[in-house]
Amino acid sequence: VAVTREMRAALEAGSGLVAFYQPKVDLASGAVIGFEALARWKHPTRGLLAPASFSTVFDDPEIGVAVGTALRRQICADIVHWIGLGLNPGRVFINLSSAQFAQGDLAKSFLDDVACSGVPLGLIGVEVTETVLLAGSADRVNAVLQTLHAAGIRVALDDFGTGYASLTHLKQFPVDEIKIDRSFIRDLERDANDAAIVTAVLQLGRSLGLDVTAEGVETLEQATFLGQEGCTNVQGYLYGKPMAAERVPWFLRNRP
Ligand code: G
Ligand code: G
Ligand code: MN
Ligand code: NA
Repeated sequence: VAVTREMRAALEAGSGLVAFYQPKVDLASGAVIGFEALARWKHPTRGLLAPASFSTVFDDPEIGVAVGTALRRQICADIVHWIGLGLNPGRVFINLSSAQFAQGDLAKSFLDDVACSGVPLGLIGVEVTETVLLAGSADRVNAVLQTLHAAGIRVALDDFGTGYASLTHLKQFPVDEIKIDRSFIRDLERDANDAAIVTAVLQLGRSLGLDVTAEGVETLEQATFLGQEGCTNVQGYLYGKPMAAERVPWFLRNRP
């Protein structure tokens, strides 16, 4: 409750909430293929906060939508800035919350904001977790995702494998990409079950024609295993931690 009140004040002041960007990389070449936008709160007294300490605001029925909108507009402005510098950030993925699906017309406001910013739709993606898919009415969630997908925005299913109905969701919703949850990557070198699961998800992706991104890649050994199993897209501290928008141009200029 205190977090909500503080965040509302920060939103009204137009201060505090920022997007950080974590690179997604092509495993073979090391080229940047895009970024995931991750919220941070520049708190006046507590410093830079990660979502662990404020993530309740994303799903808050009163301010969740406003938080999502403020972040989305800022992300679009950041992309416009990078394009203006002659840089290509690849596709930037924005996380969506259940509050955003529950209220108003998310597809319309999302597409209006992107159009207004001038960012090409081909540079935008959305990430949804299974929790978000399960929170709202499936028809409503599906309608929003179909509209975004049809407009050229790619849809990634986040934290894949940790939910209750991963496979059903691939059938039910217009998913373009799955992200293998970090919990399966972490012990890849030691845990034969994790290795088998990762191999199976990569195979599933190939069979269904879906891109697969491995999340939370931290070691060369993990990257080597993933490469051998045919994984092309990777994200994790080995390639880059989430960075401030101001850092992204430097990062793009100093990568293959
Ligand atoms: O950045 P970090 O790894 O601490 O993020 C933790 C969690 O917070 C992740 O699961 C991420 O999906 C979620 N998260 C980060 N930014 C946003 C955002 O802008 N909107 C929503 N809904 N979730 C976010
Ligand atoms: O659930 P989602 O994938 O959106 O969450 C991304 C979260 O994972 C962010 O909080 C980000 O900071 C964190 N993260 C990204 N890469 C790594 C990594 O290689 N190792 C660890 N421990 N966390 C990571
Ligand atoms: Mn995510
Ligand atoms: Na994830």
